[in-house]
Amino acid sequence: MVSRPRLILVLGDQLSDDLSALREADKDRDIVVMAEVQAETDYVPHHPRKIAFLFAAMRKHAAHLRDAGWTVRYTLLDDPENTHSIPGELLRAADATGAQEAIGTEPGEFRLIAALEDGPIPVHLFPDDRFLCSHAEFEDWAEGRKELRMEWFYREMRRKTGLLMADGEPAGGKWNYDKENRKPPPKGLTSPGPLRHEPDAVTRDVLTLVRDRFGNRYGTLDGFWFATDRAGALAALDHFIAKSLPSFGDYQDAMVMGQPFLHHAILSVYLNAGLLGWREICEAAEAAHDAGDAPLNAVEGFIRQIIGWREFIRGVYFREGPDYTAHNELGASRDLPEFYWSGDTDMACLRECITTTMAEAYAHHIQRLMVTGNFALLAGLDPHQVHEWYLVVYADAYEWVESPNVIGMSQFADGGVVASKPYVSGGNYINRMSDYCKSCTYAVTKKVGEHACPFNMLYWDFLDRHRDRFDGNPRMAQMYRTWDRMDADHRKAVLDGAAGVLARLDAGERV
Ligand code: FAD
Ligand code: DLZ
Ligand code: SF4
Repeated sequence: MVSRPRLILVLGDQLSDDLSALREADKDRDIVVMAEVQAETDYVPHHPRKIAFLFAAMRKHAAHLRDAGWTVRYTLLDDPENTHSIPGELLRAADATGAQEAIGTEPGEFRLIAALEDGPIPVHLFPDDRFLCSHAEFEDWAEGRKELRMEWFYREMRRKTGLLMADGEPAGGKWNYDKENRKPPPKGLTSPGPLRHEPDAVTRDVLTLVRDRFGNRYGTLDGFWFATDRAGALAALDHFIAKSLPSFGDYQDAMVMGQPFLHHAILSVYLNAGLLGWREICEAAEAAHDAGDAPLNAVEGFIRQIIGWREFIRGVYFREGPDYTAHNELGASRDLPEFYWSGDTDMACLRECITTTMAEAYAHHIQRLMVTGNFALLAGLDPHQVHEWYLVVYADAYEWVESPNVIGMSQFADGGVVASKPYVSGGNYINRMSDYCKSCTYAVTKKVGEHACPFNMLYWDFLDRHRDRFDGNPRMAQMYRTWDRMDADHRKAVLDGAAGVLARLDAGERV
């Protein structure tokens, strides 16, 4: 007797051959369910580039699974029967096939886990073991620690994987070469940039659909170049390793006008959707080092981002639980200024990062942290609105990775779970690490008065405003000493200047 089929749910960011739900399934009996649904396109108004990337990659992955012998039931967005939610599509598939149960791989957002748990047919979720560190392992590591710091976690992951290890010791004798990775951009710095892929017929169809349905949202589809299958993602990996990895470390924190990518990998979009895995990426980087093609500071720095930061961030999300995004340690409540959606500001750094984000659904780490994030924190923007902005605008954004980076690392709204002190700076840092200030209406060298850089005033205003919270933090003592040493009139002028900037923001005036 042939037993009933089960439904095997494969989500848009689960496009991996080695997926726990597929491993549990029976190819001859079970049915893979994939669906393009409005509940996922609309829970925040994602950048159209992200939707186009995911839909094209989902359609190609469905074809790939069919070629591999799976039966796949795929719902297109414009299918008139589409119920437009993942649980709804599982129910419709169950009605059509006689299936009574479904299995899946744990989604990366509590929102969707809850929707599946509360859905009309039972879904058994298996752990997402495409990550290096399981929830249980992270819990064991975190248990009993006064504070969680990425560096200690990272060393465990190095030992566990053996990456850049020799006889139990870190390659080169040090665990972390970050100090070598903060070089300002030399004049005329250019980079090869990411590998650009010409859209094929599947992608072109999706681009037409997405332009039609989501074209009026923040962000553009013009010049779409993301890879949308594993072969393309692997080619992008090879390209990065050969062309940009050698300089990744040196210019990791640099920012250059008109060059959003520099020597970054531009792989998170593929890695987070499952087209690439952490191990193959890290092994490719390590092999480049072994072959003498990339220096240790670059390779260690790169591997740390993936087995260190990425795994640590995910551990924090699942440990902290569904309420994490509601945290607001500093009580920040200002609305997100309109210019975050338009780039229409006189601040050249913000204008550049926001307009390239609109064009590419990408910005690199320092742009996210020290420009858009820094301004939001200094200006006291409501962290939940900031979190939603980041979830909307980046093609690699899923709550498991976006929210600890925003709520924790960038906005300090979790009270220090991710970061030991707030990542804030005045204009000096941006000026040192970029060429943005050269073309700005504001003067980065001016501390107060007309045309003074807003970051300069907001920085001290932030520290002053939150003195009670940060005064006792040894890592911030030097900043408070510097503030206290300033002349009282100057301090007043700084605070008045900051109040003026904030008043203009509140009035919706141009800043
Ligand atoms: P590279 O700079 O080349 O780094 C290599 C890889 O390391 C990345 O592909 C990524 O997988 C990993 N990585 C590096 N830093 C982090 C980090 N802090 N957390 C997790 N993974 C990391 N990353 C996302 O994947 N999705 C997000 O939604 C996201 N939101 C962010 C929001 C803020 C405010 C900040 C400060 C960082 C955010 N990051 C996010 C982390 C980081 O900025 C991106 O992973 C990185 O910019 C992706 O580009 P890349 O592939 O060129 O990375
Ligand atoms: C982000 C996204 C979008 C825009 N659309 C879909 C979709 O139509 N169908 C789908 O299965 N997944 C989509 N995704 C990815 C999911 O939102 C993602 O799986 C969850 O947020 C969990 O990480
Ligand atoms: Fe940004 Fe200030 Fe520099 Fe202008 S002067 S680009 S606002 S840091």
